[in-house]
Amino acid sequence: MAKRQLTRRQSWRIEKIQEERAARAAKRESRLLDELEGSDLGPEQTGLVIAHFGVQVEVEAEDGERAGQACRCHLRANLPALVTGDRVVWRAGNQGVGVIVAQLPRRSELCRPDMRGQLKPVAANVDQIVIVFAPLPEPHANLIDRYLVAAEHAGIRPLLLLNKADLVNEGNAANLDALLATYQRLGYPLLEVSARQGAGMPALQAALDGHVSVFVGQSGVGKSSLVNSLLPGVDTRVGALSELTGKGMHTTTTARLFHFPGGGQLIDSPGIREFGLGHVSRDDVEAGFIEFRELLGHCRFRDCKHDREPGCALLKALDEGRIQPQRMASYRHILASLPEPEY
Ligand SMILES: Nc1nc2c(ncn2[C@@H]2O[C@H](COP(=O)(O)OP(=O)(O)O)[C@@H](O)[C@H]2O)c(=O)[nH]1
Ligand SMILES: [Mg+2]
Ligand SMILES: [Zn+2]
Repeated sequence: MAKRQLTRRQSWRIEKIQEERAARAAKRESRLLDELEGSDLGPEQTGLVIAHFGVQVEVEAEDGERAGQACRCHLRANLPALVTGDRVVWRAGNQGVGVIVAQLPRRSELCRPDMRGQLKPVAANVDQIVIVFAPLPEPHANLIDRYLVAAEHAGIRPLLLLNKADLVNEGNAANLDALLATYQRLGYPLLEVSARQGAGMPALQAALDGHVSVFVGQSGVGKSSLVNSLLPGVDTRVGALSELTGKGMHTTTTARLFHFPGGGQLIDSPGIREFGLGHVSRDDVEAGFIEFRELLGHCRFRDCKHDREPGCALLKALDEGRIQPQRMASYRHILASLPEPEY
């Protein structure tokens, strides 16, 4: 009995200390903001978050005489978490540090599970996912289909990009053509380039124009090479950025937004390049195969697994050649790789 009371008192004490600590931190933050807001802040204007560092973001002015210039900004405590690509309302400060006033609505979100497996947005307003593959490392339709499902799930337009076109030869051309034909039949946009030789790069630049893009794909397909050739003179190795805060040095992995010289924007980080498919449900996978869409809901059984069931609309379409065997195989492969649902 005595022991339990002691424990309760102890835990009460610990809780109290933690509350006081949190209150002090909040006070510090609000004093900082008060100071900023008390000093003469500029008028409200819109901006683009181009990088994120814990309690601060880097914002680029969208209009006015300082359009295109970047400024560090503090976040008001009541704001939702911001990510690179967010559009915001902000006010410039007179000591170089501004304040974010509001977040503007997002048109899309690219999410990834964090270390605890929780889905977190990593980039906002991306409207094109460039799925890169190459003759070498040998492309797997299955992996491309995973990226396509992820893109469809996020509601973001995919662009398929065959890099290292200079490595196409008699030995691999037939397989590559078959792979490309699969996606052409589905109506996905497709480009062929060589980052090394420059072939096709103007067409790629044109496709990036007017969009906010991310590059994804297997390691070794040439994403870094592509990005470096599209952003001449820019150091894109900024995954880990150091930041000096009151609490010491922090290293943050952040996505950063870059402008292509010909227009168009790139959001890039090592994490985004390896963007995968850890977080979709069975329904999402079904919906991610665009050729299934008109067929879903037409199977005899409502809970049809499209496996062996009689009256399955998908199996019928497969028989009739309206679904390509490779895509059906991918679908099954992806489903089999999903984690078991938790009940
Ligand atoms: N032949 C050829 N090699 C390329 C091309 N683009 C990239 N590479 C090479 O492929 C390798 C992997 O490229 P990298 O950009 O690091 O790929 P990442 O892992 O996707 O970022 C490097 O040795 C590049 O030089 C290309 O268009 N043609
Ligand atoms: Mg790389
Ligand atoms: Zn079915």
